[in-house]
Amino acid sequence: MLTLYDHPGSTNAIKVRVLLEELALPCDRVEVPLDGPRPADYVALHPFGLIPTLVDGPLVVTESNVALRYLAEREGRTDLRGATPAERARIDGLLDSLSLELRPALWGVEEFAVHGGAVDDEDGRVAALEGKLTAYDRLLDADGPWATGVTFTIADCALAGRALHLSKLPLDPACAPRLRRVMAALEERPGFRTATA
Ligand SMILES: N[C@@H](CCC(=O)N[C@@H](CS)C(=O)NCC(=O)O)C(=O)O
Repeated sequence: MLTLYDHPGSTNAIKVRVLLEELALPCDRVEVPLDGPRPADYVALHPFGLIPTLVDGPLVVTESNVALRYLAEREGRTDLRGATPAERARIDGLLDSLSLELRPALWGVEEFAVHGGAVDDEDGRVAALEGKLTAYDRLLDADGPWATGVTFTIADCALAGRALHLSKLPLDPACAPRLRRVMAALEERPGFRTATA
């Protein structure tokens, strides 16, 4: 049996919950407080104390993108994971750029707009985010509807969590049209609706 240590508001946990719904996999959920300090028994499981953690028997997965790859491979879902080295490289590139390039810029704005009131843009963080979003958008398929084209993949699961708050951010509405298209397609997806309910 799988266990996901998560929190309803954790965007990294949402990524994994969307995939669990897509795979229709039963999974126990244990809620971890989003505000610290994290309980000692949780830090014993996840050395950084971050959310989520996926446990599958003796396996403890402490990175959400690894959980996405693991679950898709565990279930033999080459459609979700990519069937060839080239397809997997494309998907992994979208996952890595999302976490490494986009997430810090997103958080800089979400911190105010989603979690703390009005955005303070004196230091240009909205403009910086728009720049990152414009660059990331170029990585997405031009026609869609999904991140890599006609097939729904774990890259879309990752976007489901990471870009969940996009529409709440004070951005130029013309910014990142491909990403907005993926998010609109996700809104129609039952697994996304359940995972974010
Ligand atoms: N690289 C980790 C990041 C996990 C992460 O930052 N989780 C957030 C919740 S969405 C968290 O625990 N934030 C609180 C903290 O950093 O203490 C992953 O993708 O799983």
